[in-house]
Amino acid sequence: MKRLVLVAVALGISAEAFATTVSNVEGRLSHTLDGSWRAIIDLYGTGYYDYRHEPRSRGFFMDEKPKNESDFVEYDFDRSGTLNVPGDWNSQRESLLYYEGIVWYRRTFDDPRSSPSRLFLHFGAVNYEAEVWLNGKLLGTHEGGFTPFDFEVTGDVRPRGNSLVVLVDNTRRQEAVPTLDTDWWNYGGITRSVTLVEVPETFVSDYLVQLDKGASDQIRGFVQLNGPRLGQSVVVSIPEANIRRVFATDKTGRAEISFPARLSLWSPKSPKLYDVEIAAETDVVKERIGFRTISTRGNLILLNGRPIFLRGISAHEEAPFRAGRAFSPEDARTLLSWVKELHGNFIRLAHYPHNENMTREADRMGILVWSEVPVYWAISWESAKTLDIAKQQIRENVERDKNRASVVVWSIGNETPVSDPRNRFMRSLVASVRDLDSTRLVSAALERHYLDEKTQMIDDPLGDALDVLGVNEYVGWYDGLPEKCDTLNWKTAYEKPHVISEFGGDARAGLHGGVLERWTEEFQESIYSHQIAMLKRLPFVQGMSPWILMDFRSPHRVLPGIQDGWNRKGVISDRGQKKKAFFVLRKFYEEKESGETK
Ligand code: GCB
Repeated sequence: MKRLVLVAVALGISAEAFATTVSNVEGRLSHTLDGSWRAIIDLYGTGYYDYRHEPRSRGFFMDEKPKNESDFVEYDFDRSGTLNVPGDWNSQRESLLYYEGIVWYRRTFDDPRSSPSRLFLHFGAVNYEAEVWLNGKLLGTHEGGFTPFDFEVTGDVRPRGNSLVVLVDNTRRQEAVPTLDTDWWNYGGITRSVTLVEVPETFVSDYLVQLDKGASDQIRGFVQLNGPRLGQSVVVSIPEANIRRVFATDKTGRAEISFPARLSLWSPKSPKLYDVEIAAETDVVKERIGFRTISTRGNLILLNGRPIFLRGISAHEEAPFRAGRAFSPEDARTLLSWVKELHGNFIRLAHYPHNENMTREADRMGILVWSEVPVYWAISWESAKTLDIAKQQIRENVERDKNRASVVVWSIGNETPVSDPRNRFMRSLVASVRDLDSTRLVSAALERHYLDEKTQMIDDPLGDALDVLGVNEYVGWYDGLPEKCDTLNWKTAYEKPHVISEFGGDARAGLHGGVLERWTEEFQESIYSHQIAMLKRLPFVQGMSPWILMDFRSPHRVLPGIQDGWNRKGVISDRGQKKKAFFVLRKFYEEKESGETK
């Protein structure tokens, strides 16, 4: 941010952080900018700073060419290498595997519009910080590696030969979210799709069409217009349910909507989606949306008013069958099909918002989603800037996925150590997320501690602000051997549903041995057997998402021959091999599922 502000001041531009203006990009006329981009790797920030470390007024963002044979221009995008978008840079070139820092991306494009519509440049995500320049003009900046943002470029695009330059910086910083230390790879780059989105002059910029809190037959939401004609009549229709309702937007372009609706409710067993249409006088947008309620009673989780056990698993956004960040609909389908194969109905998307294909596909396939922000481990609890960026990521995540029936839990963080500053910070996040969405459950993955040798206690003070308590525990792996589970007692201070958000252990796929031989499939299998037997005894446990669906890259995991830079706690390897624990978990979930249908 400091970098941007310096240059912005030098150029006389005011810098601002943006979230998206156009929601539901999938439902819009759009033009992809995905593909091969030119890229300059800039370890020392040469494209930005001069030799006194002052910002240059004519940095690489100008995308210049020498004007004559004597002219001095010391870079050339056209003769630089390429990187694919979407995609992390680490998995595209061996020399970039460990790279953290600045990469300049450039692509050229022609104005795709055939009519005089407004045009927005939309990024699915850039990790971690992006500064975006169009034809030498700074459009703006975005911080946070896993949420979307856009810029209006209506007046900035030339008919031909536009130069779009994106500075991507994934330098880890203590005050950022996530902070310096994570147990996952800091994949850098333009990791999700880039699109040019066309909309009319006054358009439906956002809407919420979901069931009201606690009501299974009443829709409540809003429609928001953007543009010069803000006062319009807007028709919200769900043709299959014979619903057609007219609302008037106020002078800010907003209409609160509310109407009764008899709908077939969405559930994992029946993931019913309806065509929903929002038609203003100047714009129409459509989307397939599901409707369900989610609530708690005592220690139960209720989906559409009925108790449900969350048969889940955690997952990173790691691509199946190829190392790197997952981004495509195919990646999402592969990962979620494995959840189905486990007889699961739930996925914990750890530890940050995953790409939108995951939640859209989960809607279609009928998989409940726990969606998280990367407030992870040792965050700077006393920094106002850190709190702001955490809240921004929550806002962008909720804004993106608020119409997804699959998303039932907003998680505000993982394994954050109890202290007064942390409690204040986390409570402030709970308040923010509830302000944005009063209908979904709020949770966090918490830690527990020992009261005595045989008794685990769950009493994190944050628990009183949450609807569901996520509990991470590694009995049998970091904490004793698997059979320790058999005699352990559990206590909780909360009469609320608990989800065991993590348990597990590493196993190298194909490595076999005795049940007490660490790193073997048998050891991992034994953890799963003992854990499941233990968790079955605990009435407050209403779901679980063991750690983890698939092996994932992590700089923490250095054991040669076993880990080689990968956290091996997957029940499936990075190559798609199912380990023995997969089948133990599948058997348990199959039993649970058949118990449910009886
Ligand atoms: C945890 C963290 C997770 C790690 C995991 C592990 O408690 O929440 O991010 O990857 O343990 O493998 O140790």
